[in-house]
Amino acid sequence: MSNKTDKPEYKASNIQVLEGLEAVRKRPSMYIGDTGTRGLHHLINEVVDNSIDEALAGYCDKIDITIHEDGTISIVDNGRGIPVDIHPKEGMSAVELVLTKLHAGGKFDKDSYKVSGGLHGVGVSCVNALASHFSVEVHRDGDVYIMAFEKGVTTQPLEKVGTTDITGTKIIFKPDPEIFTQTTEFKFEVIADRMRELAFLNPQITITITDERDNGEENGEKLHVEYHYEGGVKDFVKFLDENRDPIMPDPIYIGGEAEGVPVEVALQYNQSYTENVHSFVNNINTHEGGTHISGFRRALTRALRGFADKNKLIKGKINVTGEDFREGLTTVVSIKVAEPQFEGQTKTKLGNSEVQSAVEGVVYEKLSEYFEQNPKVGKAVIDKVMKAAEAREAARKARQLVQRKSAMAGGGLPGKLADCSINDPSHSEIYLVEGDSAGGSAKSGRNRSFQAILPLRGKILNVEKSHNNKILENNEIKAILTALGLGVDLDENSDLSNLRYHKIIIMTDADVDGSHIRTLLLTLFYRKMLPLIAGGHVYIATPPLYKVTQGKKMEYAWDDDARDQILARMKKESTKKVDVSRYKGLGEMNPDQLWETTMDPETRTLQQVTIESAAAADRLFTVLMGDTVEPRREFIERNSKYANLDI
Ligand code: 0RA
Repeated sequence: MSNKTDKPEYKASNIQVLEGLEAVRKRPSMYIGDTGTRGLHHLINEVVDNSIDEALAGYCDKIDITIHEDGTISIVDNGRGIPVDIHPKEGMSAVELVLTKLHAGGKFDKDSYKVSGGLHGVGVSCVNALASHFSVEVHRDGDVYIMAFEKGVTTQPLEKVGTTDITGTKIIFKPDPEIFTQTTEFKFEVIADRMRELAFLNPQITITITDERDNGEENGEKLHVEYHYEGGVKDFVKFLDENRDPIMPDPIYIGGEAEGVPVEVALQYNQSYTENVHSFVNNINTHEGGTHISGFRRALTRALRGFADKNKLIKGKINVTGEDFREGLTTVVSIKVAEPQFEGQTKTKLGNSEVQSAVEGVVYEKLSEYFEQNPKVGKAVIDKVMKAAEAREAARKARQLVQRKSAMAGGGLPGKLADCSINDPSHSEIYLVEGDSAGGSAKSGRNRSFQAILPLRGKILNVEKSHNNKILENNEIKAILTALGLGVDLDENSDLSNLRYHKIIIMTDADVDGSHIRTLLLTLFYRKMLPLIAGGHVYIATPPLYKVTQGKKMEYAWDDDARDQILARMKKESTKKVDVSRYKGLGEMNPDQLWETTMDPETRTLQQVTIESAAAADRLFTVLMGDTVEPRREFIERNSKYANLDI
């Protein structure tokens, strides 16, 4: 290591570094969203985004991510390497600038598309600030350079350490446990979901992930994946629809550019009843849609109406709406916008008005051409659209009937709901509980002022496989809708102003049946009431699996590891007999136990359901709820022990 004191210029810059990055360490959530699992994984995305920028500029086609045994992450790319020359104005090397100044990343490279980037797009310097150790190795112009930091402070100034015949950047960092107090453990699946998505969206790139940690495999095998998709967004649609039955031979691919906006779309109709759109602007998932999506929808409706009119395919008086054209449609839209404006609650809605006509133009032209050349596919699609229109009409009638009936019944709440007494939704919670006996324990154990209980008895319909009219006939779903105050406007439930509880907590047994019911409920929320999930209102309760007793001492364990630890400790402390019993269901717990382990806000752990990766969630639901039995069984067997939350 070189001697810091003989390089005074670094002393000066260190002070500035401290000023800039200290702010990030003081208020990390302002920069990376939160300091939980999501923020932790954001660190990786932030670094990878820079490599993706290199790829978009045409200089990089390989990114390798490794999770090392001690939880350190390394990310290697074969881009140009971060520039090392001294920045004339700032008086420090470009690499130091990029790693120690907020937002310094894009200053150099105005001409290329500096367009990728996470939700926050805060730059690698934030990763540096929030890492206990951070180092970089740059291969550029035949030389190898290194530099290192701790908590954003330089510990190894930039130094040339050798020669090389490749170019690229290697970044190694360890998240600082002082910042990430909840956890510093990276989840392979969370990283994989995002990297797979990036590989679909950027077909020129190959991304690998290697997990060197012990993952419990008996043969010591390590997790390793490689993502590369020649077919890009078209492969993405195939992947999303892997467990659905398509009604066309291959997804339709549309590529073009209008008004300086490169547009890529792939779409495929399948036998399901749900619309499934995944849209991206500069590789960022626009969960809330926006102008690109409205442009796409207009183009789809216009192209299909045009085709149907020309071939006289719409018969009778039935009124076909835009929604009918999208039933059972899986779409991926990926566009690049130089200066995107993100709006909406979660800043994932594209606002640029010029984009609508650009997307509409490209899609309308190419789609009309496609149906002209593939009339058989076009006819099959219109056939499906007509069925959707008929079903929607039937659903409307069913809805009127339900509304009239509930109006006659005084619009009352479901009979089995044990409501809470306060009237303030923001402080109220509702537990959706499996079965009457658990419902009974929950009712006696709860704090009735703010906790409501809705026991679920009958079968909850799989909304993945049903039209809205059938869904509205299902008693359990009706009870849930009325209890929540959402009315019966499925798909239009984006208005949460009448929501009666801001926490909706799913509480099921920790067995295969319980996980099935939980999945049915999550499918209902995800497919028909997405704003509930997007708004962070849906939670999963985590009851303990074991009770460990020794004489008068008693402790709960939430998994096998915890049980074994408690057992070992108790045996060390005393020779008295230790008894372990497994809770087979919530109903076995007495009300006090249920309260203190699972319902008391002071002591319980609720797991919030989020849509970190909508594509992964979508796949999960098709696997769990679709027709293909084998992947479902595999999945449930693998995951029944744990609640799967990162949907
Ligand atoms: C600043 C300017 C240029 C590239 C980069 C930063 C860069 C950053 C990272 C982070 C990880 N990998 C990276 N690769 C590149 C432009 C380079 C040029 O003009 O030669």
